[in-house]
Amino acid sequence: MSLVEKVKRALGGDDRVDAQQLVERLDALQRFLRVTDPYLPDNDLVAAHTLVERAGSRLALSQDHTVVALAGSTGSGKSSLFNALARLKLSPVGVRRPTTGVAHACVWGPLEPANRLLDWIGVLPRQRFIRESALDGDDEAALRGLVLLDLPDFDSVERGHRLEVDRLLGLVDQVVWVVDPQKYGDRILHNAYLRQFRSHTDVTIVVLNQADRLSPGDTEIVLTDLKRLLDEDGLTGVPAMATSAKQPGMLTELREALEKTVAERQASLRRLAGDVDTVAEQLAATIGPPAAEDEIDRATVRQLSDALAASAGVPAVAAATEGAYRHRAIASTGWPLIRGVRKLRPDPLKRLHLSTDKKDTEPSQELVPVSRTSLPEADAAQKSAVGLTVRAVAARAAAPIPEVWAPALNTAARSRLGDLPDALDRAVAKTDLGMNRKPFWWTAVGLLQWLLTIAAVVGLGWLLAGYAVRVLGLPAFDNPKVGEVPLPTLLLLGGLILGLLLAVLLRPIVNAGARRAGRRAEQRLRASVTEVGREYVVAPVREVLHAYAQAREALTVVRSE
Ligand SMILES: Nc1nc2c(ncn2[C@@H]2O[C@H](COP(=O)(O)OP(=O)(O)OP(=O)(O)O)[C@@H](O)[C@H]2O)c(=O)[nH]1
Ligand SMILES: [Mg+2]
Repeated sequence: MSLVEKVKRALGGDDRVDAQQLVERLDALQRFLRVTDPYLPDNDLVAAHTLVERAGSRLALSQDHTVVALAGSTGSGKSSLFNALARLKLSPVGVRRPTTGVAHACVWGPLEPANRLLDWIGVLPRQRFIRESALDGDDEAALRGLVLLDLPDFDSVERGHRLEVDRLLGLVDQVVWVVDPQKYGDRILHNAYLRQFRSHTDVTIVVLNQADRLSPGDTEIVLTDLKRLLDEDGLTGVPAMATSAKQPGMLTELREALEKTVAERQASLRRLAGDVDTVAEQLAATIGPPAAEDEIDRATVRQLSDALAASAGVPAVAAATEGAYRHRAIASTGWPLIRGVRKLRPDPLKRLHLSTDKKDTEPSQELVPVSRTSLPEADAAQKSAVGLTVRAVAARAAAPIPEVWAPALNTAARSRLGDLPDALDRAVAKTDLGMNRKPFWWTAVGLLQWLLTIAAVVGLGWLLAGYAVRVLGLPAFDNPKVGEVPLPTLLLLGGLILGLLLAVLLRPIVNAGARRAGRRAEQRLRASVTEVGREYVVAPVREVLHAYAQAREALTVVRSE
């Protein structure tokens, strides 16, 4: 019994179960199961599943009937009480134990409307009886709507009896536990049964039967002791009374209790509400503090992208980009002779089959599942580093929430591990490395180099022409001079020296540019790789965390009373 319920009861307040609220709690339980089913072990959820199904069936069946079971150990007098309450000999009472093997039912009022309920409970048609007779007049009217069950014994030598009792105890609305003066302290009765009804104190009655065999003083002593045991079972406040199947006068209190139950028509709802309490208590272990879905911290994601970057060959591509920048810069701005030699060497990026012209590759990207680059596959150490960081993501997500979610988070984190290499390779191939556009100054310097070379060639030609004129003895011509230096010499030497000087002076600038290009490529590649990590590792983990958050929210409703 919840604290609220206890207080209400102590104050004599209304402890009725609101059917609408019960349905809302059951809906929330169903929601809880829907979101947790893929992630939590079946064992933790089986009781909740059974309850949802059972509650659905019971609520759909007659609410005008209250099913009360007489349960207890063999020989306690269940069948005798059943017959005495019905005032008919319906269930055989015997000397040979156990006597009752299957449940018997007695319906107060017409049988027909109760039949579907009894079909569902599983009482054989031939064991169903009616307590409705013209002779009774209105004597039995107060019990109209009662469906009383006489159960087999739970402590039977017949294993089947116990199974049947357990099944029926799960379905009935209220239980009257029948104990006798010899066995009222029985360990199985208290540990295996009564204690399990802790959440059902409002639908539990305990009777000390065969009280006619005790003196009134002894009856009081035994009843007091029985109540003490019930307290220990967590059944404080449960009605406990003395009865006798042999003396009709000693059944009044039980009859009145049953009349009250029937009149209230609350037992079925109270029973289910108690079941929801029990299940909610069990499920509480699977839910802990809230877990922010996006709270896989940056450090963990950074670790993951570090490992993914290494395994995707990001450093190699960044180095190749740096090399490609240098290669292309020299090919564009170098001294024209050197440029020619440069162009014979392959471009480092093209060597990795990393096209720098994105227009060629993008449309077909999705259709090509295999690697597009010629980067070497990740080695064992890199693969295991990826495995470790993936597990770290799962562990990080699992840390604040109950242990039972850890396997699901781990499975989720690893669910797309097999697709990672291809995805990484595609991401690397797709990344714009920033090498598409040729810097303007390369063209300008390239032109200048050509001008200088042309100047040198013109100078050389001029000098050669002057030399030829002299050799052939043709009329010589004076070379124009700039200061003291003849113009052709100036053109030749100036062109050569300035060209070389330009190439040498630009070297550090090219190197700095190459480093910058390498860094930029690395940043972009890391961003792509991090995106893959988010999609393939973090997203599935977040899905589980999302389910956890939904389950948490649903359980709050299940637990509300
Ligand atoms: N004196 C006395 N004897 C009773 C009382 N109730 C039952 N008995 C006797 O106790 C014996 C067992 O009674 P049953 O009603 O068959 O007991 P049960 O609980 O149905 O037993 P099972 O069907 O074997 O589980 C019978 O001999 C009854 O006559 C009672 O209130 N007073
Ligand atoms: Mg019996």
